[in-house]
Amino acid sequence: MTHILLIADKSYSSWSLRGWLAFRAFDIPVEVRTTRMYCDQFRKDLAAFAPDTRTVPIVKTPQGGVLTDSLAIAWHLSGAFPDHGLLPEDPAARAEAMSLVAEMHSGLTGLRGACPMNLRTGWAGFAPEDAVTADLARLDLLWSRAMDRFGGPWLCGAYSLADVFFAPVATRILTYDLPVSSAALAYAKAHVAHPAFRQWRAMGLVEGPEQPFYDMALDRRPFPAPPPLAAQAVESGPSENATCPYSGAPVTHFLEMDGRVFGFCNAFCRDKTVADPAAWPAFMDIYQS
Ligand SMILES: N[C@@H](CCC(=O)N[C@@H](CS)C(=O)NCC(=O)O)C(=O)O
Repeated sequence: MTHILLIADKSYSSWSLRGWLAFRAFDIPVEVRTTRMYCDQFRKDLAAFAPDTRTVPIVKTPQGGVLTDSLAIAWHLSGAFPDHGLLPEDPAARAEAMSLVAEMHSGLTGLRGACPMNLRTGWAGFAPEDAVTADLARLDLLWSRAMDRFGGPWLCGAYSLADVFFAPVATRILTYDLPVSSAALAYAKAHVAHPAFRQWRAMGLVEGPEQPFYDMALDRRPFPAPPPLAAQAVESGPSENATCPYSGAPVTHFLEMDGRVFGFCNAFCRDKTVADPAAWPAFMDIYQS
């Protein structure tokens, strides 16, 4: 039996991102199910997954528990998987990480309210109001203090739950081109280069149409992530590989990269690879072989 995690739109659901990273960034096995926000199906999917739930993420534990909050998921996993590095071993760094997680979970509401997470686009000309500027100053303080104290490269040394909880806020700095210190900007850029985050964003980009709820009356600019390797979906093979790099099943869907054709077992496996080929080690192993 494994944990089962219900999440929503990967491009927009910041709490889902935290719940998912708490598993995937620490190599904890999980079965992931996905719903979509802002449609009737959302409530139905939640009710079918676990009665009387209202928000995502939700986790079902192998013991039959239901966790309906990202903070509970984080603390549960750090206790259930003590050898997976979710929290630092050093007591001082551990206490700091817990404090950072808690402050992120309950605070920074000015920034969160004004700048919803959006991993599909950047916005140009966003003018932060005072509450956003105050939260950015708080972020700069929290991040620089932690990294100075524990030496980086992440907030409390190695990547931990503290970084998981700040990942969505880090992306907002990039999406909205928010004014922060160079150290905070470097920390935000480190998040979008993190292997698990890259996979999350690649999957979100191909998960369906944009959610109009997140439109802003601003000009668009590209989301500021390093450009992916160029690849495109193609109608047919043959491909160099006979089985899908992810499932091992026979290939049915194809992409072309550098004049070479590779196959996958379904459209989603192909499309998430087209979105960011280098995010997927199992694909790159085939490509580089
Ligand atoms: N405190 C919750 C917040 C969860 C939350 O608000 N999730 C959003 C998606 S990011 C949601 O499910 N919204 C749907 C709704 O409120 O109807 C947590 O930390 O997990």
